[in-house]
Amino acid sequence: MTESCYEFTRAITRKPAPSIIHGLRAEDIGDPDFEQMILDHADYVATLQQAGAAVTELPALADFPDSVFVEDVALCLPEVAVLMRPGAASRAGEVAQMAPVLRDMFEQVIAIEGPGFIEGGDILATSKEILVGRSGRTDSAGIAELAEIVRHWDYRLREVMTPPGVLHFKTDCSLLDAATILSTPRLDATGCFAGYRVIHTASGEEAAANSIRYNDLVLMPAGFPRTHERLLAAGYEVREINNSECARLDGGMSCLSLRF
Ligand code: CIR
Repeated sequence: MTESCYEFTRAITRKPAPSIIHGLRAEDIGDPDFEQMILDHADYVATLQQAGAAVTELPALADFPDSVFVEDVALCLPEVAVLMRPGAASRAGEVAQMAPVLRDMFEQVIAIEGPGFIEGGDILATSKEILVGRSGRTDSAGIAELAEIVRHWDYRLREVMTPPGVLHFKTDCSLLDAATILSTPRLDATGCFAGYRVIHTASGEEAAANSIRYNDLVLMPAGFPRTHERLLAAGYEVREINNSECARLDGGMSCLSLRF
């Protein structure tokens, strides 16, 4: 891997279903507004397209309230797509919905069989390695099974920790370029980014950490002006997307797409 960790041509998204109001959340701060979410999702897709993505927009799945968060069900590497085994029981069935889509697009599709669990939100692929955070959704057995699969293509995988109370590893970080990570100070304090250049989210703006780099653009959630300023100062081209509704379900920029 080199720049391929942020240079992509394609993306997969899934439209939100009205059942999104039943989506999982760590803390209930009210249901998302479906109409607003549709607008935000359209803006997200349009911004990916502006960044050069050919976007495959999958239809909404009423039976799976969290299925808009497609990132969690697969890891897409240039050589292979790996189907995940979500730790959230209500999300397990989303994998079978994604499998045929990926089989059409990738020569190799391999599924995590278990007994371990792993969700895509816990995986950060950098230019050097694949970092996987153990979390409430991802355990060591799931990580070990992924490590075994990607070893075939010589990927180095490192198991790290997601801070307690944080849903996914990438809830608290994102890749900005081959050597640079945007991270919350609390995640960086675990030492997992030694050897990388790290830009911290501003205090009180931790939710800005779940951003994505897609080709020349960084897509970040709107409403975090001091972190936005830091990214501009570091030379990144930033687009803000309203994320108020997904945030009610602990979702951010990375969760909404598979990028490859
Ligand atoms: C869940 O709890 O699974 C969803 N409500 C949010 C998933 C967010 N996904 C991600 O951070 N990759």
